[in-house]
Amino acid sequence: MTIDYSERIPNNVDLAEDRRLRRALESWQPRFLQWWSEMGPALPTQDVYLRTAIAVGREGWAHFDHVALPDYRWGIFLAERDPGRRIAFGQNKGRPVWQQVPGEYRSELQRLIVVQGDTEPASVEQQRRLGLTAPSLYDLRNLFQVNVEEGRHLWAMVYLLHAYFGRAGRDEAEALLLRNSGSEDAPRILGAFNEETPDWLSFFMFTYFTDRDGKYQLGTLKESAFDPLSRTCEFMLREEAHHMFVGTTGVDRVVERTAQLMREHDTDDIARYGGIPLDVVQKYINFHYSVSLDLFGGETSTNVANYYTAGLKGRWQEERRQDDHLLTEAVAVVPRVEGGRVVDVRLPALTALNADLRGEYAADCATGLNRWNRILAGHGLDPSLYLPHVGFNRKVGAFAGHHVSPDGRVLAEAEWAAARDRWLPTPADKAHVRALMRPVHEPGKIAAWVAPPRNGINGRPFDYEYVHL
Ligand code: BYC
Repeated sequence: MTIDYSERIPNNVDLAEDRRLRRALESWQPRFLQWWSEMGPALPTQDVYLRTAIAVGREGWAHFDHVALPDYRWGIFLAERDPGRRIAFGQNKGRPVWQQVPGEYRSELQRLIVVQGDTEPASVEQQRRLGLTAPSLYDLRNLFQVNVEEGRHLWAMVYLLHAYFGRAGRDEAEALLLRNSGSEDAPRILGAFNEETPDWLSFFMFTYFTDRDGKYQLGTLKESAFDPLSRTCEFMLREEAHHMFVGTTGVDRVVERTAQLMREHDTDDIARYGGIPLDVVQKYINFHYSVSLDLFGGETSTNVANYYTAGLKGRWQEERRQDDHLLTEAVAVVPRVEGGRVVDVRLPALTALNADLRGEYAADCATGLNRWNRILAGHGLDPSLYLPHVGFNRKVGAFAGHHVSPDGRVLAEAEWAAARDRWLPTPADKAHVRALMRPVHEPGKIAAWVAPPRNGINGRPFDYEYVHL
């Protein structure tokens, strides 16, 4: 199914056939472009070597070329429809999937789509100033690729709101451009999307940990009985993979450079040699992982039980699970704090689905830690990086209001206050990282705190002119 690029809004949903919808989206488009010019990348550029979706099939879906950022063709791309698709879980299991929104699930579906849609422009806002301090043109290009695709993911959700939710949907689409990351009056909906992304270590951590939450949440919405949502998320997941690649290899390259400097100078204290000390890397991991865990909601949630039973939001890889896909009898084990300790409690699996998804996510996150420790070991250093306990630094769910150490001990307030600076980035750590952030905008050159990538983009060399300033 190819994409029609002759239209003002590129799409593969036959927008030309639906004049009302097309007009509604065409009137939202200039507001999106206005938002992009005000809240999108702050660094002016001539053009950027970007990939643009040209088809939604598995093979060869992307085209690479230099594009002026405001001319990027944001559009509406849904994965191919499977005419025989049936609902895989919940009380409607086995029935054909829905092509329209059932009245009884309208508000829940709208809410899920709005929450998802809200995160996409939020991340562009958070990353807005990073171009000014990019460590290389290669990294600058990756930042902008992530940004334009998050912008496209906003389009994906706005299309659903406009096409299926009438006036209320159009109002919500409007509001997605009015809330802003970190705003006092109208903040973004979820906590992590109001945090700053002030430096490139934060950006790599964000694309590793927070974009990975995106992968898992989109994975559950891909299971949805509402077929247009499922197909939208399926294609978004394909774009999302690059964002996590940016995070994984970005942290790889920081750890690599840190290890080189530790070896070269035979010390952990590499700040004075222009590197990011390993303990600071660990603190950033602790922060970004814990903030991202909050994005899964509470361990016990009636919202998620209702979503599942109704067929709105499934589990990660629902169809590969070997159970009844109803979960009315099933039990799950979930951690919580009791009597000053973290204990496991048995709960109905249905209300514990946020914890189930979080478990899948945590196991995936651990693969990065293995990679980074292998890099350290390759330099003859202790493989000492770790993921903190799920209870560490949490603001949402069973651990909110408790202080839990990275190794899972419940601490008194004073113990936490005394140790906190060893576990989370301090103002001094952040100031050091920020001081290293000086732009390197010459082809083939790179900042001294990060190693160059192994490969360029789309077979191009590292010294390719990925961005024309
Ligand atoms: N911050 O029943 P509970 C991505 C609220 S990232 C603020 O435990 P539920 C991306 C909650 O709304 C993926 N509020 O939660 C990544 C509820 O409010 P009400 C984004 C929070 O509903 C990088 C109350 O607390 N997609 O795509 O089971 C770059 C009780 O909560 C938070 C989605 O999240 C929080 N962290 O689950 C770009 C998917 N957590 O009902 C993009 C859609 C909870 O009392 N969203 N609350 O008013 C959902 O599936 C669910 O809404 C959540 C929460 C998983 C977020």
